[in-house]
Amino acid sequence: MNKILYILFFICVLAGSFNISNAEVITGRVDEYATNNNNKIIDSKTKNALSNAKISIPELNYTTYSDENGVFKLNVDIKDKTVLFVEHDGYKVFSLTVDNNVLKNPLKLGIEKSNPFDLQISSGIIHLGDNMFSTNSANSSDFRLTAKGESYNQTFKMPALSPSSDVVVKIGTIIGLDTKKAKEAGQNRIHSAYSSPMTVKVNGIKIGTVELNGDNIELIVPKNILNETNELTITTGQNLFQTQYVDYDDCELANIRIETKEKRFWAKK
Ligand SMILES: [Ca+2]
Repeated sequence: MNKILYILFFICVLAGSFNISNAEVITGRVDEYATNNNNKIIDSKTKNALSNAKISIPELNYTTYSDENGVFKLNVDIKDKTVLFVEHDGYKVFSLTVDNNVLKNPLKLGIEKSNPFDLQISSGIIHLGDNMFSTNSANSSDFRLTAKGESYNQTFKMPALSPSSDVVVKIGTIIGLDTKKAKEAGQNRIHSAYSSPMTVKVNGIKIGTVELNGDNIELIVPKNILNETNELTITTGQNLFQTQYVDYDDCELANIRIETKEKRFWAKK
């Protein structure tokens, strides 16, 4: 996991302060959080509260902003997994898979200052597939966007890199993959079928596959395949148990970025 960009699910005791022992005591008192009004946005490094951050759940048409203490309310009813975004000037777009279970406790979200070499490829939600999916899929009753087909393509220009940096494709959030691993991990309720993994290519060369849903998925791009202008292609898998026709795995991607990381940092993880 990226240790800088992290999420703390915590139990809020008093605004701005908490400790583990108090948190444990209060865990069972769910009624205290029914309105879920103590969510907070902080700078992941300084831990300072961030005001006026935009928090949105696009599929529910919900948008709100953090107040002067970084606090925000989420008065939403989420039926299935969906994507929450946090945006703030000077910070990387942050995305997180949320459902009603996640929202039972206040969220404390640490967001990270943007790096001038990072490229935001897409900030919204992209639905890949063919709009045919089971309601037992790891995706969802909350899927509302029309599928853009089986692949997402985007060209990007790569800034000059220092020899000590690595380049990664980062997918902020993926929901809906119905691969064998997703099924084994209990991410869906489909018993009889699964799909091949999602593949990620740069300039036509496969750099990796994605088999599990989640947040902050990173794939290293070999630097020798990068040019000044490049093409990123993300293709969803196919249902391996449907032989009559091609059934693409319907899924949602959010917050796709190209990031550069110093190798010194990267190697320690
Ligand atoms: Ca499908």
